Amino acid sequence: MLSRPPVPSVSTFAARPDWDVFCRVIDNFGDIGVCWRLARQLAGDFALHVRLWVDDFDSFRLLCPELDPGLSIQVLQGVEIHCWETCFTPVVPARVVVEGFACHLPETFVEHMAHLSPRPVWINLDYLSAEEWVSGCHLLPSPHPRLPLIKYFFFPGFAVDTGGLLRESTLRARRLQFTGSAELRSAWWRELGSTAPPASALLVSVFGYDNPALGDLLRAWEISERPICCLMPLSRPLPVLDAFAGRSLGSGDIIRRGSLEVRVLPFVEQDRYDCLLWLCDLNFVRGEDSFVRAQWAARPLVWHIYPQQAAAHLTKLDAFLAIYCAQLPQASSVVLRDFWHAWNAGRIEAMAWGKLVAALPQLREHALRWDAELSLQEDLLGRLVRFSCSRL
Ligand code: TRH
Repeated sequence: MLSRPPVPSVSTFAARPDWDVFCRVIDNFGDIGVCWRLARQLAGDFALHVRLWVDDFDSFRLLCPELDPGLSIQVLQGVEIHCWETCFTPVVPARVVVEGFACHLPETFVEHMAHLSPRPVWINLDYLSAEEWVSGCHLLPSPHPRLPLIKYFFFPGFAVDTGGLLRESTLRARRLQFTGSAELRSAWWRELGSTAPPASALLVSVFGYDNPALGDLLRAWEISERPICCLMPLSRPLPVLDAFAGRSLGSGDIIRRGSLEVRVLPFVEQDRYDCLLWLCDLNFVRGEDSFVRAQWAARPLVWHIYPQQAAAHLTKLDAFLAIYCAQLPQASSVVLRDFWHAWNAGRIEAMAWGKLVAALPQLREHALRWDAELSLQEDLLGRLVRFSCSRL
């Protein structure tokens, strides 16, 4: 692994930080996953003093085990982390303020922003979508109804006229170093308390929402011609998996049935999750952040999109498939689309798995090309820092 930059302690920092990032954990891990990644990159790639406000340390600690829940202020990986208490203690706002996913900043903090000169740049970091409207809404200003403040809507996306995707500068080098080093790979397995499966096995990672289609898949894998090793990091029990195993499973458990071996893993630290994606032949991912990281892994992926009311998520799913499959040969494109739709609909036919496996070599090539082309674009923080500087 490339070494991390030296970590400053709380006292090293000047009183007023460069950036404030606010994160409220609504559910799951996407909100904190994105905000933690963004804060780390601001500190690591841009050498900025970042203050990260998080309201739920229990969720945060799962992807950052070094977090001490007993400390309301601590510095980790160069980021000054604050517990966002219900009763907010007033502080001088930073020069740039990021509101993660419209998480609603404390009123006193917003009032304080309005009284500063120059006033901080206020950004609402929104959710990722491949839909066309994103280009039109990216960077739209929204004046505060009462105060002399403007909030800008920053939309991540896949097109050059959107906010782009989070991608730290060392990501590709770290991936190549890891995938090219047998020593690093075996250390990764060892630290998990596991060993690499035989090279003949297809290595698959699964991170998704509760989904009856997982049962279909596990049954198809059981009778697969090729051995399948499935890695499943869990933050909470998964009923479908428990039903398949006939008992309740926890981290460290292994199920072996026919050609299938399922290894239940602990929820791993965020950088280690990247390694898992880099190792696998196929990654099932979900939400937003793991979905993006699976694309940077340059491996075939299956996306379980976060379900929304009135099936709004399906439009989002199709918008992504349209751009992702544009350069993919027709036959593989049909297989991939059908499989993603079936996975999101909660039902996988046995035939569908066979077709996906047959398409894997082509999907692998495509994933490499997709990663290479998308990496040519400026990453999200490059765009965000540039925009903020233009407004300061
Ligand atoms: O957890 P998610 O489903 O998160 C979200 C939230 O539900 C959010 O409210 C919703 O709007 C959004 O999806 C679309 O999936 P996501 O985004 O992939 O976040 C998971 C994070 O957890 C990501 O940063 C990767 C990290 N992770 C680990 O650090 N270790 C692990 O073992 C695993 C499986 C994931």
